[in-house]
Amino acid sequence: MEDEKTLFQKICDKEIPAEILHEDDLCVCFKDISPQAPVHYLVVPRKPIVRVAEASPEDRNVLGHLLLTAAQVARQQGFDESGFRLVINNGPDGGEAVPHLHVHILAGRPLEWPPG
Ligand code: IU
Repeated sequence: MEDEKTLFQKICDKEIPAEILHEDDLCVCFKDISPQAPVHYLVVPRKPIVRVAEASPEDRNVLGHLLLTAAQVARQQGFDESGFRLVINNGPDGGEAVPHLHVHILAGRPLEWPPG
């Protein structure tokens, strides 16, 4: 039986609508459906890596690409200088709800530290 696509694969493949800010052959960046800050985007690899702890050495390029894409989107959207935060939740205690690796981009207000 063919494996079911993840929710984020369906967004990447435009089977589920999302407000897409950037896409290329390796990843898609779209607005989070439940924003936790004035700016809240997700950068998602097209490859359905479950979480960063399950990435393998062959994923080195895509992992680097996610961070470079986040920085590129921040520049394009004009919040690179005011600042932003990148978050990767990993596993249950890390708060990972969707089992497809994603980098949160949060910006648009001063963000508290430490996070809850
Ligand atoms: P987490 O790191 O797995 O907790 O983050 C999952 C994010 O995916 C969370 O911020 C959700 O609001 C977001 N999300 C989404 O953007 N679109 C969806 O259809 C669903 C979740 I379900």
